[in-house]
Amino acid sequence: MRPASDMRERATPAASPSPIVTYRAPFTGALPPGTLAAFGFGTSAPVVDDPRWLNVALEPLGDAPVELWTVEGEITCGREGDLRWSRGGGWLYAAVECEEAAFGGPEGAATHAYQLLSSFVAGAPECHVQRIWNYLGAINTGPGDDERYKQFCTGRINGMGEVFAKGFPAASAIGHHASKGLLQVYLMATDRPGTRVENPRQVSAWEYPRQYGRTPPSFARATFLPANDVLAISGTAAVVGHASAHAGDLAAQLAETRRNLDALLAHGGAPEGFNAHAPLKAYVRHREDAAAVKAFAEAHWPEAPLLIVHGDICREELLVEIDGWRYR
Ligand code: 3EB
Repeated sequence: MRPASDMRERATPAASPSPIVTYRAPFTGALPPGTLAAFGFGTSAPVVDDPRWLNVALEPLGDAPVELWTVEGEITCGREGDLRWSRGGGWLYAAVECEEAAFGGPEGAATHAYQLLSSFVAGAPECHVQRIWNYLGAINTGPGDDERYKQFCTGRINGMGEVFAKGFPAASAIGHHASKGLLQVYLMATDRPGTRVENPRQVSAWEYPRQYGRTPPSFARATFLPANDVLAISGTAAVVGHASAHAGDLAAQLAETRRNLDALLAHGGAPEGFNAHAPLKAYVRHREDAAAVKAFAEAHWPEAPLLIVHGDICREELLVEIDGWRYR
């Protein structure tokens, strides 16, 4: 493992302030001023006819807020085929939704989604991708190297162009329980390079050994956004070194995940813990684990806004994964 400092890019000062990410009570009608993107979760969420709105195919377990990204500046937005986008204040949101059937499966669909996103971003002033989310169905289905997540990883790297070769963004890749062939990918990018942060407790994902598949996952553990006011944290689970820890033990996985998050915050130069401005998302494999996840978060991060969703983690033995934002 190389030291994380080797992977850092110097952030340029005077970058545009980072988007503010908040959870709001569900609303209908126009999106608030400065909205770069807005997300409803699950089948009961409102549907808003706006390119900036995405209905995420993950069911909330408990509170069902709308997630809002807001920036300072005028917003423009549009749609181009399977891709929709918005930009403002030096920040870009872009999303692709597609059906695998048109592309022969998860690998082809991931290639399609990443080609659309990378070519769009390459032609945009906001060409530095900081954070990306991936949701596919039946993520753990398929034997060995043919597991659908592993097929997705191959398609993802094949579709990533030059813009991603500069350094992988922070990411989450989660299995949804909606229509099996639906792939959703969305990203946040900006006009200055960010600072990638790896986790000293974990092997970098792109250096995972062969046992995890032909194509190692292409993501960074976190990115410090260019204004250096927020750490964007990838999906974090009970992975130590490259191995999954505590198979089947939710409480131990939560404690290990917390150690990973603490190490990432410390290594990334972010303040300790998660406060009222640090929205977290927990992806929980079994619905019945949601209460224990909520209790754990309330015990350790009582002020942090938390959204719990029903999602499969990309390794079958992992029961929970947490991502989020840590503003300075
Ligand atoms: C891990 O640490 C758990 O493939 O984009 C976490 C975050 C995980 C992102 C991805 C996978 C991804 O390897 C899995």
